[in-house]
Amino acid sequence: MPPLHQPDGRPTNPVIPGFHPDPSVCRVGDDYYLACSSFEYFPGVPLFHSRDLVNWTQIGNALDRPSQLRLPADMPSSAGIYAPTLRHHDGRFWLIVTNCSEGGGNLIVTATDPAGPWSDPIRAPGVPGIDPDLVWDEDGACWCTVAGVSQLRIDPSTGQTHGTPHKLWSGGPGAKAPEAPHLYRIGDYWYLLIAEGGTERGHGVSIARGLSPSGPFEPCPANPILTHRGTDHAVQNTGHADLVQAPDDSWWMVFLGVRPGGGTPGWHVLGRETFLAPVTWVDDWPVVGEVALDLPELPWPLSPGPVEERRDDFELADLRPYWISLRDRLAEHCTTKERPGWLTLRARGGSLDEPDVVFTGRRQRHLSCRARTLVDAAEGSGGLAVRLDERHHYGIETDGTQVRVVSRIGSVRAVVTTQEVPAGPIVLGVRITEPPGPYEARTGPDVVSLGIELPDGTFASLAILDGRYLSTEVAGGFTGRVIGMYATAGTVHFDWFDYEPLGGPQPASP
Ligand code: 6LW
Repeated sequence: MPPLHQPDGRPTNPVIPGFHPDPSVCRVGDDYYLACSSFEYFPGVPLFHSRDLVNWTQIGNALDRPSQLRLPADMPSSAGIYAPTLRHHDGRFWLIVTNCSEGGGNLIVTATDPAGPWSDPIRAPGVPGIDPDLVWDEDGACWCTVAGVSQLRIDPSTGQTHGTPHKLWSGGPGAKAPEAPHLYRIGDYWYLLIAEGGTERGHGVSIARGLSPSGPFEPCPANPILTHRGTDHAVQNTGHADLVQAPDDSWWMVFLGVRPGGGTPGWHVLGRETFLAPVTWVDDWPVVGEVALDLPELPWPLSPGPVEERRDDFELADLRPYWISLRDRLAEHCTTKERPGWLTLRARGGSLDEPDVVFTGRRQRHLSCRARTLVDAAEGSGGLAVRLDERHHYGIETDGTQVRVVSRIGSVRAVVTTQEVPAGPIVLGVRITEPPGPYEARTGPDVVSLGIELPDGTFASLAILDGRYLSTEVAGGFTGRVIGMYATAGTVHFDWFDYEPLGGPQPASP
């Protein structure tokens, strides 16, 4: 789906809206590729392609087979797949990423076509932490740098590491969480880019340079080179960046940021999204330009951009790459092959409160939007949910005779309302909009309305719930909202699912 647009059609930041954190980017010729984290969802590591850094199309997921990724059923949300680095070297794409779950660790996959197939994982047990980066020096030696920030040599084709980790830099004095390192050879220097301050409001990006990939490194006097801490910028938590050079030699930075909405302290509900900013060089240091919601004029024409896929009729044998399922996607629980033109979900017991409920959804990408699905629950029960994690979600579900709205906020579970419905398939819907009424300091970021579609096509809301409880500031963690279909008992069939933004442009809330 394309980025957000102004009324005149110009695209805006974020360039990849919705829960797409920890972007890592590389360019091959005129083509850019970008990878993000995916945590508890399968397939893992979404991969995007662009020709202009602004319009990105998802072309696949690097970890899309059980032989590459098995997430434990009882794994909590926000564990799983963290912070990849994507690079192109010697005719191949290399992706190194951490699986922060039991039996996980650091792994490397390679591909000649980033749309896949990607190799089975090469395990790198000697890599001592998260946020691994790979870079090759002039002699062909490969260096792996991790959060902390430390480094060792690695053979990326076997995962074998050499020596002991060597501490490189820990960022500015007093700053917490030096992480997300990326190392580049640019001109005469090696540059070490890191995030620091933590992934919350204090987040920032700093850089140091040296004459060898393993230092010593001299910090940039202007550090942090990017941070929005303490500002009233609509985009907050900016950090975890990667640099890329365009074919015209201009430089750009991709990084994560959030769009908090509502009153104080501000709640962000879409997770950490991918943003773009221009970079110039002064005295051999990078200077990050303004993080414009209305993107800066690019030095090259925009590509037409991807066609927005708003509706899925489940007519393909495989699900499109933007669909993500909780923990795994085994054919016995999630398939389009059982009833052609329908998505069939078969429950493995439990409710939305279970970490491995059968759930397949797509990221909420717009601050205001609606989603609908036609459900046949004659053989089970299930529905449509807005999910942040197993302890924070709203759902509307049916067993074929009744519809009920369920809510889970922390330890509190509730059936909000129940209504009898005529037998037969039914359209369930959610509408996410700005809060009604005057703005106050305590106003939440949005409201989530859950309901059914009547035979005349109108939406009958059964409950309107405060969106703040499905925000990262309430729930914690690293993900964002995912809107999707789920099964809690038996077998449930979904004929179609549609998702569309509501309203005109989607500026960040005040
Ligand atoms: C990631 C770290 C971070 O490993 O959050 O914002 C962690 N940065 O670099 C999970 O996304």
